[in-house]
Amino acid sequence: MTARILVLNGPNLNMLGTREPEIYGRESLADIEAACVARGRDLGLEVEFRQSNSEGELVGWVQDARGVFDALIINAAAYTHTSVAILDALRAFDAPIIEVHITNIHQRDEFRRHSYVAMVARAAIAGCGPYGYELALDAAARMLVPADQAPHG
Ligand code: CA2
Repeated sequence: MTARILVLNGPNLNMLGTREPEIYGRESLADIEAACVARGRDLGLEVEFRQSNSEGELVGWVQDARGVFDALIINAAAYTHTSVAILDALRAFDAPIIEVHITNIHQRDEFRRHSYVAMVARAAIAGCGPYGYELALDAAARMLVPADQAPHG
C-alpha cells in the first residue's frame, strides 16, 4: 500500500514568495507543495500538504494524523520555538517526524535556536531552502523501508 505523508506548515508560511525574498526566497508555498507532490510520486509516497496560522488547528491535525499517516514532516515556523501544545501533540504521533526549516535557524536570532519540535523529531533539515522539504521526503521514504530491506549506509 502507498505510504501516506502529511506535510504541515505553520504561521506565515502562506506568505512565502510575497515578502522577505532575501530570507525565504521567491518560491511560494504552492510551488513547494507542487514540488513535494511530484517528489512523492517519484518515491511512491502520497503527500498531503497543509498550512495553518492557528496553533490549535495544527494541534488538531497532528492528533488526527495518528494511525492515518505513515510519517509527518513539519515546519512549525514560529511555533517551533514556542509551542508546548504542538510538542505534546507530536509526542502522541506514533510514526517518524521530520522537522524542516527553510532557513538555518542556528544562524539567526538566538530565540530561533531552540526548537520544541526537535525534542521529538527523528531528523531535522534546516538551511536548504525549499529543497529541504524534498530532502525530508527522501528521508521519510528511507525511514519507511523495513530494516531487513534497507540499503546499507
Ligand atoms: O526557516 C524556516 O522555515 C522558519 O520555520 C520560518 C519561520 C520562522 O519563524 C522560523 O524561525 C524559521 C517564519 C515563516 C514566515 O515566513 C514568511 C515568509 C515570507 C514573508 C513573511 C514571512
